[in-house]
Amino acid sequence: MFDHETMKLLYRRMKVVRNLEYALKEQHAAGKIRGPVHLCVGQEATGVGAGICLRDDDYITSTHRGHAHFVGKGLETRLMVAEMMGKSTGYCGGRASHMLIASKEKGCLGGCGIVCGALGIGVGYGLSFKMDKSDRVCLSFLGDGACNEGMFHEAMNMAALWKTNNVIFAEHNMYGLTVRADRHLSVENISDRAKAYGIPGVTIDGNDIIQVIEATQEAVAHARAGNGPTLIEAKTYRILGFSTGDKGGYQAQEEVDAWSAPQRDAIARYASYLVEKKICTPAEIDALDKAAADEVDDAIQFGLDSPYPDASTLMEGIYA
Ligand SMILES: Cc1ncc(C[n+]2csc(CCOP(=O)(O)OP(=O)(O)O)c2C)c(N)n1
Ligand SMILES: [Mg+2]
Repeated sequence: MFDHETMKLLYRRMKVVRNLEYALKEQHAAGKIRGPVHLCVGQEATGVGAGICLRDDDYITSTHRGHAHFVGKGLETRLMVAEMMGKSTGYCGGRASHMLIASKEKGCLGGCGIVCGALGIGVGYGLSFKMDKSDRVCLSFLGDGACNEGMFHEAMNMAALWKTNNVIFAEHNMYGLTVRADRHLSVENISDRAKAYGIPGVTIDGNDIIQVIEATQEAVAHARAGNGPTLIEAKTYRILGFSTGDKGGYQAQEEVDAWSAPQRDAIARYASYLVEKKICTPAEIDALDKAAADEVDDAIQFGLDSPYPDASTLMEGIYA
């Protein structure tokens, strides 16, 4: 699949995301990050696993829940955290907050506050790659709720019809805001909707990073070869609710507990895999845990220590 160093990097990245989410929750409670933050605890394997299958010159579009997508695409934790805190040292000079972080160098077009909006942008990029006769690919993440938007169906149709260089990656985390999927989706498997557009669709266990990688590699190869988009549906779970503003009470505790158990949790499962395959010793896993924790602590400190943008720069970067 990948060399051992890369396999270890994937573990470290997932662990960075997990630690980052809890650290951001704390910083939000302390008033250091404004606005609700959408955390992705439980969903680390999708963003991290898909991201490793892409090149720097491939693009991703994200959602409102994008921290694992950013880490997976290789963005630096320090610059992400500074951005989330609105600091001038962040990826977008403190203008993007936690949701819209973009980096042209790393091929991250950022998230989107309009549910499914970024898919339309992603298909536009996929079309431009196709028209340029390039083998570059744009992978767009979206949620299960987003798959009910008009934009989803329009984008699927257009991407399929024109065989654009896209991968459409649905993170089915069982909820759209407070509504459980069995009350908002007409199908059990979102991938079934691929048939309506004549493109490949696959459902995978989104908490198994190996399945995420295998499905994404296949879809990326398909798009690079000019064969058009694939719809990947990764079943996963949103452990911490919709956002830091969520009062909870609608996710059954037994459901949360079942998805948090080591046999279901993406990080615990991957740790067991690495040890079983003799890629890591248990001591090496501990060292990766420590490295990830240190990386996040350092990034939080960097964010806190960084200055806010100067008021004189207020009008910079404004498009009118
Ligand atoms: C077009 C649009 N409709 C509604 C909203 C409000 N809203 C924000 S996130 C969200 C739920 C999205 O659910 P899903 O796509 O499953 O993503 P998840 O939060 O589960 O990651 C809604 C309804 C919005 N931002 N944009
Ligand atoms: Mg959802």
